[in-house]
Amino acid sequence: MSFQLPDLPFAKDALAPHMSAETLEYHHGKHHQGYVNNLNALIEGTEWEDKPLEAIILGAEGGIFNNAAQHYNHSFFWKCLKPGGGGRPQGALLEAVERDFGDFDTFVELFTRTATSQFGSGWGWLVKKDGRLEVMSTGNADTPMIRGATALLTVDVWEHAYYIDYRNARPKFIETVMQHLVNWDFVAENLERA
Ligand code: MN3
Repeated sequence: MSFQLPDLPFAKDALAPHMSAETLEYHHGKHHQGYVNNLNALIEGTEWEDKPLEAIILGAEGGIFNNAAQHYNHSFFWKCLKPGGGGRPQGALLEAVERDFGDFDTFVELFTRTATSQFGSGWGWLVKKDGRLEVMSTGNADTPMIRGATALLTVDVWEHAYYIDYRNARPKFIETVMQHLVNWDFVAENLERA
């Protein structure tokens, strides 16, 4: 069994102007596809060949871990986005954010600051850990699963995620995702299951 690149859950031009079709052509079609291809090549003939993705992430190291975690992180990231998204969640998710961060704007400010200040390549996350919501960032392919946390929302802050549309303006990219693209319904489903 080999891993496959998942289709985007929206048309390639559906997130413009906030995330262009050109960005998605490269980010999904080249970068994510590259992680899938590398992973399949690296696990062939090894103990990981027929293992589920999460087992590989939790057990493997080096290039196999990096490509497996990047495949997982990107597959999760696409589901965190939708045309006409962003703004404020409602219901149990909003209540949990207010309980653990004080209010929604404080959460957005903390999330943006944390993801912006991740040094080099990585990811910004909203997670649930030990019964509470937390904001964290991870470097390179690192992912909350290996820290005992359940991912609820992520934003990719590798340069390849924003350089075509935003050049070096990482904070503007993150702010735009929060204002216009976050699929809060997906985040709420993740919280229900967490
Ligand atoms: Mn990426």
